[in-house]
Amino acid sequence: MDRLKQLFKSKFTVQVEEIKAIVKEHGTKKIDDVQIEQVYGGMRGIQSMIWETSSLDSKEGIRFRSYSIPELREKLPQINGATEPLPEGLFWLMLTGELPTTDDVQWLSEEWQRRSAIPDNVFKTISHLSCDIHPMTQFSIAIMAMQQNSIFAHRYEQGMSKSEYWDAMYEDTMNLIARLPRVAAYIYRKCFHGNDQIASDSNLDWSANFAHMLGKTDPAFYDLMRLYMTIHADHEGGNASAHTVHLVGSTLSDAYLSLSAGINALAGPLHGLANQEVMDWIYDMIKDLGTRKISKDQIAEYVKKTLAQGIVVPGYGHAVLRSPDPRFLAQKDFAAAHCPDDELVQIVWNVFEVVPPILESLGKVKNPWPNVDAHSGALLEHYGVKEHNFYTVMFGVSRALGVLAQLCWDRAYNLPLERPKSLTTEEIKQFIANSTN
Ligand code: CMX
Repeated sequence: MDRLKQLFKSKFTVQVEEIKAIVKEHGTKKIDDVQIEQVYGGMRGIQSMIWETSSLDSKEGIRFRSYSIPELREKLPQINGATEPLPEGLFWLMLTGELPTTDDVQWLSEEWQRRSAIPDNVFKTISHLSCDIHPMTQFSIAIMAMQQNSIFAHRYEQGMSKSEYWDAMYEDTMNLIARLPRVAAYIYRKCFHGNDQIASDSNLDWSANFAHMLGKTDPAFYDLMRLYMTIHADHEGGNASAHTVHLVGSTLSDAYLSLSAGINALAGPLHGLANQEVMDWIYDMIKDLGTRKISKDQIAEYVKKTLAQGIVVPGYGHAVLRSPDPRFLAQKDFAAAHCPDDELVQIVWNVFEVVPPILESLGKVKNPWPNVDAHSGALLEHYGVKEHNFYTVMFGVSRALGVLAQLCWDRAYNLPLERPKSLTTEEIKQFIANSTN
């Protein structure tokens, strides 16, 4: 058994016993009340699921196993000359709750390299897809095309015992994460670079190798990829992509089926597609004004025009956060260090100054601040990834880390089929009548 699997097993074995004791002693205590407005309002804030890998505070933002993003940038090991944390280290932390050593990160990087070979039929499947199909759809299909290699599905068919689910899920998770950058880069090079594919470089870490296979060689872009893959990896369990993976996984669908479903959720414009929408919106503004030198007054006018059309300002607002997203701030910090004079970065920063007071003045937007998607596109474009409709695929490669680490915990806990109760409006009316009588 490899060192990460062994550590994971030792962690969940203890935790499973703790949970049994918690449920036995406190199982009937109430943790939340549900209001009718929450039932109609997208279930905001209802505390009803377990998610171990990260936790979200509305003011402070995301913490991965209790570490904030600035803390991760300081504490996660850096190898290969990196100046940003490696997602290998974050995955180790999310799966085990322990900070890895430099040696652990090196080992995991090599382990993912070792597992990254992709069956030919997957590339054939992608090759048959027209480039008119959105890259997110192609990415989802490619993950489905890999499903025939699911160890979980195969072992389940052979009659796997419940006590082994975690083991098979771990194997699928490691293989799938190892392969995602290759699949994503293949789609990118096929659609945007005349199918001129670039072979993987086994000396590079997971993120740098992804950058390399996209065709980028700037060491600063390697670091941006390490940061990008780290900060997008997880955002507690209630967000649409994470919750979808968790829900589909609860039917004992394997990691491939579950992740592909989560990628489809991420592809929505209110969720991950917002990074594409942000850049398209900025480019529409540039086109409208006929210049890239845009004043704050011009941005304010354009924002009001957008709102008057009944369109949301992409990259702003959040279902949970109530302050600027630390993932936005980490990217702003990176841009300040590497490319403060970039014209698009300047626009993103000016939008950051202009939009919040306007959204606040509407009196209905609960969070006027930028989210993660408000900044990523300008940075990617700075380093030459100019294809906006590819941005959410990059988000998806990263998001796999958190949702699959949690999927391993789901199966280690042997969580049951997820099945909340729905209500009809007639039943709600009946409830109101009974409670006011
Ligand atoms: N621009 C304009 N209006 C906005 C807005 C924005 N950026 N954010 C929220 N609102 C509006 C809502 O549309 C809603 O209007 P109605 O009452 O007329 O329907 C009202 O303000 C209240 O919404 P809310 O409670 O503040 O926000 P929600 O929790 O319902 O939605 C979110 C959150 C992210 C979908 C929303 O803020 C939004 O649409 N933002 C733009 C899209 C975006 O950036 N999504 C990415 C989120 C991060 C991610 O998942 O990657």
